[in-house]
Amino acid sequence: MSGERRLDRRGFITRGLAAASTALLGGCDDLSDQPWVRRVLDSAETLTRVTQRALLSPTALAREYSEADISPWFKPNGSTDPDDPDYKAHAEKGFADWKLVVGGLVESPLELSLAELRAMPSRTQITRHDCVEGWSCIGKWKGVPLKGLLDAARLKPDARYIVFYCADALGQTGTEADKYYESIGLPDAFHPQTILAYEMNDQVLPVPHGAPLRLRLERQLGYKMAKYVMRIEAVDQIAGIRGGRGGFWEDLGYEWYAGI
Ligand SMILES: Nc1nc2c(c(=O)[nH]1)N[C@H]1C(S)=C(S)[C@@H](COP(=O)(O)O)O[C@H]1N2
Ligand SMILES: [Mo]
Repeated sequence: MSGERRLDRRGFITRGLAAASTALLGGCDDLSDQPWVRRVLDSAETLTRVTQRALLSPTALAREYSEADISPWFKPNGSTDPDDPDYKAHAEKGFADWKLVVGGLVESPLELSLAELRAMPSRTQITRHDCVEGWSCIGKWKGVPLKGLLDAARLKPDARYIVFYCADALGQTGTEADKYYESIGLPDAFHPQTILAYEMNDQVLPVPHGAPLRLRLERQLGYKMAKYVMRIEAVDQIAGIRGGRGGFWEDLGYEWYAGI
C-alpha cells in the first residue's frame, strides 16, 4: 500500500471518529465504555503509528503557522479551574512561590520556580491543537523545551518515559488517584517542539489553559498535553503507575500514542 493510501484510510477513520464523537458528546467525556469507539480508536492508532513510522523521522516538526493564523478564541477543554486547595492557594498568589518538581530516574532532582523556568532558554511556536473530539484551534506558545529540563536533571540510563502529574482531578472520588496525569516516551520528550509552556498568545498562561505550566506536544492529540503540571518524573516503565496505561484517558481506553 502506498503512503498516500495509508494516509487516506487513516484520515477517513480519524474524521469518522471525530464526527461521531462530536455528535455524541460535548466534552472530553468517557467515550471508552462504548465498544465501537474503543475499536475505532484502536484501529486508528495502529494506522497512525504505521503511517508515522513510514513517513516521518522521529525529529520531523509539526507545522508552524503565522501570527495571522492564530484563532481569535481558543476553546478551553477538560479541567478549566482545578478544585485543589494547594493549587488554589498558589493561583491566588500568582504562583509566586510555586515550584515545578523534577524527579524519578535523574541524577540531579530539580525544584524550579516560574522565574527560574523563564530564565532558561525558551522556544516560541504557533501550532494547531487537535482534540480527539474533532475540533482544532491555533495558538502561540512560549515555554522551556523539555529537553533543557531533562539535560539539567540528567536522566539515568534506565529512564524510558517522562510522566507529568497534574493538579486537577477529573475522576469521581476527588482523591490523588483521580488526578490527571500523562506520559510520553523519550523521542517525544527530546523533540524540539516539546515544551512546557508558561505563555499563550503573548500573555501569562491563563488558568483555563493550564497555568502555571502545561505541556505542548505538537505531534499528538490534545489529551496528551497535560495542563496544570506540578511534577515531572522519569521512570523505566508506566505499568505500575495508576491504571497502568500511561495517562488519565489512556486508563479509560484511549491510546497512549495519539499521533496526528
Ligand atoms: N491536567 C489536565 N490536562 C489536560 C486536560 C485536563 O482535563 N486536565 N484535558 C486535555 C484535553 S482533552 C485537551 S483537548 C487539552 C485542552 O487544552 P486547552 O484547555 O488549552 O484547550 O488539554 C488536555 N490536557
Ligand atoms: Mo481533547
